[in-house]
Amino acid sequence: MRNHKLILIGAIVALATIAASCGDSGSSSAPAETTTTAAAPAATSPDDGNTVYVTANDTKGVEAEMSYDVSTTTVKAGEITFVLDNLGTVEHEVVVIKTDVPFDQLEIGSDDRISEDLSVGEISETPAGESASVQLKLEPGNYVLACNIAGHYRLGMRAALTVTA
Ligand SMILES: [Cu+2]
Repeated sequence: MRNHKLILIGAIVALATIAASCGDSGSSSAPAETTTTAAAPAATSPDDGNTVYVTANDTKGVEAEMSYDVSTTTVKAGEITFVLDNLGTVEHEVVVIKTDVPFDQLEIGSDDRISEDLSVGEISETPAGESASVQLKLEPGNYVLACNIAGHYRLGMRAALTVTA
């Protein structure tokens, strides 16, 4: 008698656990674009070595600052996923430029933007608080990630990326 009761309790616990885990997997299958709480992507995403997470941030005012925080500065050539998490207050983007010029020394034009002639792809303007991603097939070489909304590159929204063979 006692054993049967324990087995029954065990079965109920098991069912409850299954139900709970089904609920979890259902909610986590939402598209990445709708996720606005991915403040720590590195902790929740598998480090497959082919994803670059770019967190964009900004501060307004006289001493405005723009920054990129990248999860890695080196990836292997091939299909690479770029994910932009915009934690700032305005739109930001990620333009991927293939160049040997150091990431913070690209020429800034009179329109306060850099040239996109060497761009190999981009995550276009993404609203504040939102995320977006793009997959690009990259050859080995030196790249610069830049937000090319007027002024943003100059104010610090830039990072280097090396693609190895
Ligand atoms: Cu920007």
